[in-house]
Amino acid sequence: MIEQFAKSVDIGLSKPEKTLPSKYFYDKNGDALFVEIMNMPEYYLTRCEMEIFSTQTAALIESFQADKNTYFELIELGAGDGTKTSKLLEALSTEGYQFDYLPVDISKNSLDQLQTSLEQSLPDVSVIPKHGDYFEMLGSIKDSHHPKVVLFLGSNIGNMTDAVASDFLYQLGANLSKGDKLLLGTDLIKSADIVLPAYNDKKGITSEFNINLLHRMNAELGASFDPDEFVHAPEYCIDEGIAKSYLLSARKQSVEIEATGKTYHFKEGEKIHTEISRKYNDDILSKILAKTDFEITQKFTDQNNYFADYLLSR
Ligand code: AVJ
Repeated sequence: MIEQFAKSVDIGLSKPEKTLPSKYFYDKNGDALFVEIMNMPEYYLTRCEMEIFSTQTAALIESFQADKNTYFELIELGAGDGTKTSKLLEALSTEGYQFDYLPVDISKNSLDQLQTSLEQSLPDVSVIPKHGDYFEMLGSIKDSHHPKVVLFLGSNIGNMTDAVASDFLYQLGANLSKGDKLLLGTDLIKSADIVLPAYNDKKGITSEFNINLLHRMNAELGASFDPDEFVHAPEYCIDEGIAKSYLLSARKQSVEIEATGKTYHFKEGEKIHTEISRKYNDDILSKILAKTDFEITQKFTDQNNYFADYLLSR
């Protein structure tokens, strides 16, 4: 794990336009900061999707076209703290559906928390956590021959470029069977005055979240980043529909990383690109799905039309 982390950091920081992979945001500290982000007034995404899950629960369940007499697997990719999903789990369980809930997450820590909290709140739901990268989990999905409903919520897909998203959904489709479903949560394209504050909140939590990556490299890779010498700098333009996060070097500086055995040089104002958060519309999603086995069968949106959960059928 550490070796892979060091390797991708080295690749990213050796590029002419430096990058760092956003998946490494989520250590213990990053998980906690992301929970804070989801509760911030500016981060509308979670509230909008929560609204969909609480006001359209029955319609969502109906869209799964599950049979109460047939066992199915409810797989959630990047489950996080599972607050939205618990609405669904509760309804599925009271209505007598037969299913297991399989949350997949890269963070062992948040999976453990999720399992503990579900054992308390929904003791009748059987939870089988899977720890790992969701790209790596794809293969193991195929091993069972039961019908499947996959949840990929929170616009988590937005961290992938369209090419990667397309490839990922292609692979996912290849590991599912005809009739299986994917509920895909996507943040919709809207103006910068709404999107940008979600990635640049007043209290500076998102800044801390971004800068946490530097702390993590210091702790795990023996890096010498001075977190005070980098500034959180997000950008968003509605034409492109992608929020981008950067860490900007406040001055000319050099950073050593023990795990890679190298020194990296930063000019004053030089940016490290740390994350993309893609925003969608029907056209963008259709293009991404073009070469996959999925088609859009339904769309659930919140009242403001800020967020959509698309029901995709295999
Ligand atoms: C968890 C990927 C959906 O991109 O909106 C939040 C992560 N980054 N604030 C997003 C994130 C900065 C989030 N996702």
